[in-house]
Amino acid sequence: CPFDYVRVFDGPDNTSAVIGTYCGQQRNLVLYSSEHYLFIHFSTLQRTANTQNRGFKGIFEFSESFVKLDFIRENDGMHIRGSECDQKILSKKESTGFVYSPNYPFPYIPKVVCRYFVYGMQDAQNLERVKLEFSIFEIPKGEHKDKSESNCTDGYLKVYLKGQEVADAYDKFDHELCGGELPHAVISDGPRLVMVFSSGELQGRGFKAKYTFETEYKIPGTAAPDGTCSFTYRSTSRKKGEFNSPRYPSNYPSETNCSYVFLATPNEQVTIVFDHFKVKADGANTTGGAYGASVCFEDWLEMYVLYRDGTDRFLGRYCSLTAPGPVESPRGAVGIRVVLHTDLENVASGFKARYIFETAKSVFGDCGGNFSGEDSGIVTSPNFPANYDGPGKGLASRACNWYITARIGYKILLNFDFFAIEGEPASE
Ligand SMILES: [Ca+2]
Repeated sequence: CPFDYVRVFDGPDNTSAVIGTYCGQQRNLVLYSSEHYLFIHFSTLQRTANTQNRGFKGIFEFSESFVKLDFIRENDGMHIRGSECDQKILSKKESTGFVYSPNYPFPYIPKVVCRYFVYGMQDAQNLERVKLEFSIFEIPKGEHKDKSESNCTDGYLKVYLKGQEVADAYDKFDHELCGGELPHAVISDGPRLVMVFSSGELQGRGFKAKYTFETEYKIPGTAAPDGTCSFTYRSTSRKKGEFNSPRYPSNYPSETNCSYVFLATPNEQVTIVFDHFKVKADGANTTGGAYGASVCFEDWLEMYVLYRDGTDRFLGRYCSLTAPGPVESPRGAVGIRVVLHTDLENVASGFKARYIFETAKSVFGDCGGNFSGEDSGIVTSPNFPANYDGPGKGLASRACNWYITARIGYKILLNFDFFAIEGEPASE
């Protein structure tokens, strides 16, 4: 307000907290005091031009029937100053608490509308969603003029799973709740959940619900129930799919450890193929390829083979732009574990990868062979000297294993006199 304004204070004088400063045109401006004072200040400047502004007219009402604010518990919510009973709840990082209907634990009073703005964290390091679980719910339905039992004809609780900005329409709710049955838990689609409670004409016991701010990883797969970044992929539920670093294609957060466990059924193997890989490693020497624990000590990705007896075998550590090649779990293994570790600072877009469960190949893979006891031999890629071809249609990869065994006391010299296969160690 650069010129004239009305400023309303939530207390006895102009040292009290400000509800708002108003100028221009206002429609339906309704304000409530938090306690038994309100101070209104009107300020006007010397006119510089002829204007048609006519001032204002406000009607005040003293009442003790307005909603008492003690249903907004101090540890959970914050009353939005100037509103009758709206509250804002901001995450304190994975925090939880309760929301209540007005006048709880007593029945709510008629003709009251209260809003709840429940906001999770959203910044470079944190992204949250809101889970809401009801433990008490009773909002009586009104008389039904027709047989449509689904509509709430009197009081209701509307839930907006994508939040509700001021300009948005309040008629686009995701759930409209009423009646005496406990509603299912709801989870926000993004960091903001908004509720509007309208009491209607009838009284009811109201509701009590627990809210939980949960970290949103944006990773497909079966999440661990404890909310950590742990995801499981079982062949029995899906034969193939995708997985990624947290929030991909956005940067992953710092100080995060994620694990991805792929479990095949007996006689199956799992193949992991990376389609994008960018894991921050400023200290890594990328000219020779960035893998190994001595090179990747900032952010890194590790892979392990898992065996049925609970043991595992380390496959490698990768960082920078050096993606692991396609990895197949060997015969006898139960699956693969992928681990992502990020340190305190510096982030990147991370990775995006695919997993495929298939019937296990023979020990030789799709090709390959066994050599033992001979003085020398030749190993070539399929079709050599012509180009090798890719995996068959619908298959994740093509693999060849050669087992070379020398007589006891001998060693083996392997001399590649021609070598040209796709992929540079240090390129994307
Ligand atoms: Ca880092």
